[in-house]
Amino acid sequence: MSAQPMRLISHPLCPYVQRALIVAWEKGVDLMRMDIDLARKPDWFLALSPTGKTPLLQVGGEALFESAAICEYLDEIAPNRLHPEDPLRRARHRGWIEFASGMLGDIAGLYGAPDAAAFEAKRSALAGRIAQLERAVAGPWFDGDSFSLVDAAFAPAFRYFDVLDRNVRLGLFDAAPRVDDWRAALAARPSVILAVARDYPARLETFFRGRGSHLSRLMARAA
Ligand SMILES: N[C@@H](CCC(=O)N[C@@H](CS)C(=O)NCC(=O)O)C(=O)O
Repeated sequence: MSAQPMRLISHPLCPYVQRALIVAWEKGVDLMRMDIDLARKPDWFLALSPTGKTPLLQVGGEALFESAAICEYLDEIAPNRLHPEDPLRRARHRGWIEFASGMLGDIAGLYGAPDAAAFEAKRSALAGRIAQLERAVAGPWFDGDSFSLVDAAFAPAFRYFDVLDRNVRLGLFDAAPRVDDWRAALAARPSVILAVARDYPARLETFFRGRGSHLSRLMARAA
């Protein structure tokens, strides 16, 4: 395990930060967490990060960026690997982690959609992704009995739907019972629960309401 103190530069709502926190918890790796305001990025952060995005992991004098790279690093420095040993399976997992990032992009497109047509286009894109996942997931975790980096990558994406479901009827999991079971298992996993603060659902809801988007208007109407 790394003897170097590590600091994760974070944002309370960032799903990519959650991935790193889930992996750190699963691996028993200690991280100091520091939240920053992404609307007013500190100069020291911009000087360290080539992309200006969270998460950023400071390890000694090094600053690691991109959640996939950070998660693999955290996985490699402590025993009980979450990534498969077999290169073919590992490559397959990397592909699905990228797919999870695409899903996060579609979720951002959904909550930011300016009108009903754009909202429906993103809803439909997400339904397509979930149909693909329904064919791929083994259960209880993505690839069977072992929790992997793929699970850590999807858990923050599924968490959005817990808040969305309370406000709008999307019906995204109606035809995907295996994904729905996987999503429920992830939501009950301690590392996933602990990756956000207790006020996360309320903060996310406030964020959705303040977007000035189609979703914000749907939520205002439902209130
Ligand atoms: N590909 C990156 C995405 C990270 C990302 O988009 N982070 C968002 C917050 S969740 C961010 O920092 N946004 C600020 C910006 O783009 O200026 C990763 O996997 O780490």
